Amino acid sequence: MLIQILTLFPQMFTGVLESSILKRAQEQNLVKFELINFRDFATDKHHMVDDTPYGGGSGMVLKPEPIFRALQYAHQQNRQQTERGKAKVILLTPQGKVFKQEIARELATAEGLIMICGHYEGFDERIRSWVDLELSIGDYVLTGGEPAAMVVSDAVVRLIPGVLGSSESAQHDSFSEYLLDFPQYTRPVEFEGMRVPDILLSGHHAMIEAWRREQALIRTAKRRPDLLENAPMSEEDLKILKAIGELNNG
Ligand code: 4G4
Repeated sequence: MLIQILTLFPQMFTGVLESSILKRAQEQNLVKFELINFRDFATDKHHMVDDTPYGGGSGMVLKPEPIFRALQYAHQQNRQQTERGKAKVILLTPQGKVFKQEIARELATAEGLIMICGHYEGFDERIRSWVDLELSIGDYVLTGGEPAAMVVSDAVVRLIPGVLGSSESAQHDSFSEYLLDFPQYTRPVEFEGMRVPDILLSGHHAMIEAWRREQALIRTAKRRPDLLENAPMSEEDLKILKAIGELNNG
């Protein structure tokens, strides 16, 4: 996958892209990142990328020309470097569709992604006509779209086949991805008066699996009941949830 990021602050990405899993994915040629500074595509001698808004008001707005030209360059690079040459253009804004695991799974099948990071008070509205998908990583305002592009990149890249080793990927198989994680423990068996639950030391594999499922269900029901609506459930799961429901209501 080719991920191209249009940004005025490419240096913000260096730490993230050089850290363990994303770095290894690039070394294995499973993903390539290209940082494109759209200030380089401004045509005036001061390389202006923003201007005052028509109609007045405070703040500055990103001009359409530098982003349009940077996008043309990105698409051209994408056509040279990928088979189908059809990159999906994503705009990171607080007004976008809220980014979820389901969207990450879909984006992980793309051959190319182009992400546009904005600053100042926002974009000239005409930039939206070149965009396939507008995403928000949550209901809060950032000074720029860069952290959002990093979040989307990280969530997508770890889903590309081969990026995670088998031990790293075991966690997100079929069932458990709809629930919050169960509690985990490692050595020592007692620390500061807190003991590892006996069941985990028992060696009963089936009972441990049942305990973990129950803990994940309890935790999800208490903290994020909204997630249970989409979670696939067995008869046993429903019994457990019914029991928790009775505890909470009684
Ligand atoms: C576009 C318009 C994304 C981009 C305005 C970007 C939050 C998110 C930005 C702005 C962002 C998010 C300067 C407000 C950059 N903030 N929730 N900021 N602003 O995904």
